[in-house]
Amino acid sequence: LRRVVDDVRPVPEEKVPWFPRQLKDLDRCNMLITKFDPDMDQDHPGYSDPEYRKRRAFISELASTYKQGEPLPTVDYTAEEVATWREVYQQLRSIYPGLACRQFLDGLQQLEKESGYGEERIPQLREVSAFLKERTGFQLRPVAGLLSARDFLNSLAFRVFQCTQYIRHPSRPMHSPEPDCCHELLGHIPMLADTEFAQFSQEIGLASLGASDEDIEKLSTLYWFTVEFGLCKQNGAVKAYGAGLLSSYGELVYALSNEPEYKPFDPEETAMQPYQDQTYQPVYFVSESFEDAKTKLRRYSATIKRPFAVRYDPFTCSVEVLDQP
Ligand code: TIH
Ligand code: FE2
Repeated sequence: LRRVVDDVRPVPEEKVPWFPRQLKDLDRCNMLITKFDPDMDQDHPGYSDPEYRKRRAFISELASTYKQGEPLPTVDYTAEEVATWREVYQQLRSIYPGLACRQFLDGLQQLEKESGYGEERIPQLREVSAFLKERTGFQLRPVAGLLSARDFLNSLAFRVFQCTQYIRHPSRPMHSPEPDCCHELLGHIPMLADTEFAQFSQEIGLASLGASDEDIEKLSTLYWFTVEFGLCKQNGAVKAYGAGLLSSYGELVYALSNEPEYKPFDPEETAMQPYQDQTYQPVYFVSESFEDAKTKLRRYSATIKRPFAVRYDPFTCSVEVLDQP
């Protein structure tokens, strides 16, 4: 039986899952899901490539030993890794103007101007984190692989985004079933530079603190169909804002073709939609705008039952826990 020593509130906490209350608690949000591990998954494109597996284990190790507040590790990428990045960057860059939402294009342009984005080199998390911190207060943290939904979402409550640093296998540059640095740097980072989107991401995070397993499942499904695979309307056309689309040439083209099914974004319904994480999505949810997605999500979050309320204090980067009135 364990009780947190600095917790003197008589909240019936026995039933509430542990959650981080300050930045340094994120050192404990490191539960990995081994689903896509190239050492274990025979379908992983790196499974039969011992060099790739060794390299990836080395880069993951940098993240496993990382502690909050330390400078972010830098990786000396090899010529082969940079070649993979270049191919992904070139291909995607050429189709972004017609398919990506305005916020993404603005963010990417700023990153190209001010943070060394381009096809020549893989940006380092350290410089990108400094860039985001100035724009929206988001900061990055290295992660060794796919995190549990709870730990990943909980970090967002603190405007911390957990990023992988290794790169996809060179045999499949146009789609990866799991996150890698192309996905983080091209898919997520430009969006996290947008104020509205940063706030949207943090709100999902705050809703996840101390939530039941069932609510975590719903929130991660919502996250999946918005932050990862969301589409939105802009000037009458449908554009991509989901990071899983913006980092995969194959799926970005597919999502905006007339093959997949579209449904209007509605948290109640979206949260119950089964999802697919091996290949392209059969269905995508379209929001009227970010503003619309945020309002609807906020309304949905308010329906999640917790025996307490949380408030984020940006001055101390910590979460206050309040008794429910
Ligand atoms: N499919 C994405 C890509 O190829 O970049 C990576 C992922 C996003 C979400 C889950 S896996
Ligand atoms: Fe992602």
